[in-house]
Amino acid sequence: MEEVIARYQVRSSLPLEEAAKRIAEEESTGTWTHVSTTTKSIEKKYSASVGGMDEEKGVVEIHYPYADFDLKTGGIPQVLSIVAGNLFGLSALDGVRLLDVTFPKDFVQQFDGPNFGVEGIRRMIGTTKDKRPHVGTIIKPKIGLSPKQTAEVAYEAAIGGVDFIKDDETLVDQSFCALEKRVNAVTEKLDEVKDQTGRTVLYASNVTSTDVIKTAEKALKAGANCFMIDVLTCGFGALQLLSQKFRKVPIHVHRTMHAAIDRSMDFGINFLVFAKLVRLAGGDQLHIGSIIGKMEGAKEEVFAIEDAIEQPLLKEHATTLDKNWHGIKPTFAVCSGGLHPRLVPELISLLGKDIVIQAGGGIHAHPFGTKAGARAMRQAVDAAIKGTPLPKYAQDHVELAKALEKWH
Ligand code: CAP
Ligand code: MG
Repeated sequence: MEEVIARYQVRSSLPLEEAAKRIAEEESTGTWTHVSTTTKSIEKKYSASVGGMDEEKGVVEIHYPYADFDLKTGGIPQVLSIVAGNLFGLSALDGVRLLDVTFPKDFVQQFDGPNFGVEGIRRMIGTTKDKRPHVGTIIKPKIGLSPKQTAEVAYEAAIGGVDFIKDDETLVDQSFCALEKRVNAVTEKLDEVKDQTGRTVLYASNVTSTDVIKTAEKALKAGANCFMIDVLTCGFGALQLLSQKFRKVPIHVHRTMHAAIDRSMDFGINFLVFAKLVRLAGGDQLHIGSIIGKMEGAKEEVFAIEDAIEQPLLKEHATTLDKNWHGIKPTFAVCSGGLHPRLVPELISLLGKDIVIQAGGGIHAHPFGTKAGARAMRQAVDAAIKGTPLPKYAQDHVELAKALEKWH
């Protein structure tokens, strides 16, 4: 029987199996007491059950019948209401963390996944052959620049060599930097870069809002070639909609607020679960953490997330060349937060070349300015790919030399 299997780490004064049963009941056909309206047939078809248990680690598996899910109308919001729903409030549990969820093939195939994915984005940027990491930037300061100033910063970053530019997660359509004006101004500048260098640079405008479709349409009319969404504040339904409605525009997924849910090791949801859902819902790029940057995030967790979004999850269904997860394209992993050129070689050695290395401060705080900051990041990537130590490469790359001097 097709089942969705969720793994939870549980801390409770109840025996583990009893605690697990409480989760299974609460999230399927039960409640705190037996109700006369629950028939045997309902239980047989829809009750979740307790699967494997690891007493030592306090880990349990709950098997949810596929029939409990309503992927067509409810989509990912409804999936989360089950596997990550009321159980977190059960007073019988002192601590509970959703570690992972495994979805059956039929389930996965109900989703379209990313419209572009890693290869699609590489095609747009022109890196399908050399497969180097992409370099991205976040316009800084986060808020406060006018559309014209934003476009100027974007131009400097693009001409300096970044592949990707994005709004910060708190900027949408504030009066000091209205969305249409901003997208228009940035697009004009990126067209100039295209004319001058032949390079396509993506600009992800933030469409996080109460009506993502309307907001995205506005951005598109102004020339947008990529969207960004804050998936946890805006919702998975919004991401699904965006991806289904705009097949020709890649989507960059920011995960602001995730730490409120995933940072505790005792309670909450492992980001791996959200990462899988972002891939199903159609995120082309997703922040996964950077291990060595400014944000908290253990190495093993970041590795597991990268594996889940970029590799086939069920290896038996994939050939070595087939990176598809039952036909779902891989999502490009984005490393961001406190990065600068000196950290680039270690980042690539940890996470490989299929990453977008994003730096806000690490580009715009370069002593010679944004353009030199972008150059320094690209030089650091080139040096790492060639296997040349940064100090050596910096001998004839002045921007990198200056960056290494600043971030020593
Ligand atoms: C990075 C960033 C990103 C964080 C998010 C920021 O800027 O724009 O939002 O990286 O964290 O505002 O902090 P800097 P994560 O490069 O200037 O640090 O990627 O872990 O979700
Ligand atoms: Mg940010």
